[in-house]
Amino acid sequence: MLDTQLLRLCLELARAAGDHAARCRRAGLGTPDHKSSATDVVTACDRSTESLIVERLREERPDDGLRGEEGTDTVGTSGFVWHIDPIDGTTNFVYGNPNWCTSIGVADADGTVAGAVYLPESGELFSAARGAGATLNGIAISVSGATELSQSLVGTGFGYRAEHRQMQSTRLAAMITEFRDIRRSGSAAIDLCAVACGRLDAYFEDFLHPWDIAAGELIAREAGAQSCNFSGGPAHPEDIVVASPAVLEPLRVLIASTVIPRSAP
Ligand code: LIP
Repeated sequence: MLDTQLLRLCLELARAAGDHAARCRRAGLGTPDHKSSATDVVTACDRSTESLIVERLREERPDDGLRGEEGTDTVGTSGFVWHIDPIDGTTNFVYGNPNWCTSIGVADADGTVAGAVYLPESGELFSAARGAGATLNGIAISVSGATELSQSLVGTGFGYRAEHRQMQSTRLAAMITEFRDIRRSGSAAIDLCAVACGRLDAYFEDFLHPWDIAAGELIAREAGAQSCNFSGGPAHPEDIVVASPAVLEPLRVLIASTVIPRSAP
């Protein structure tokens, strides 16, 4: 069955790439470069990890499309596209904080078919195939089942551009009394997997990219979460909300109704 083959490849590549990145860090980071802003860093480890994944995919799945955070953008002919985040949580990676992962998802026209998120520092490997449930190190996982937003632990994050961070922090300040507390891990993929296994009740963020969410959003949904965008349509990288079912709409309504003062860009 193709989905099983694709899941197996996601698992194998996520682990091999994550272990490569961990070795690369131990060998020394070198001097990070910057991308969209002075705080949006990229290291030689990010680039070599993406190259490892891309080389393997070009061997195993030569007709598939490839999109990676560090610049890979190959149009395929098979109808499948791989979304590759070699190191999600790059700032954590640079600082020696263990909250980073390799995230690999493969999608067809109907969305993500299979995905894997591997955290080398903890040895945790999250994965899912469409319609087949989600696992952590091979054991089935499920969302928390939270029913009250006011009692929910909510994950979120902030963009690299100052104008985005200003708006996101102003919005959060207006919301934060409406739920238990927030957590900011620094990795969207880790936050989505945290929802999948009940470490968070919900997660929302905007200004992401396909590679940040492709694997984690499938893993969360296969674990019983529901997802949407801030307007109630299908989740997408520009704005995503993922939560235990009873909490999703109350959180989405709160996000959508939080008016940002005109002073915020
Ligand atoms: C990160 C995202 C995270 C966001 C960070 C950063 P990166 O991706 O996964 O959710 O809040 O600002 O964008 O840059 O570490 O791959």
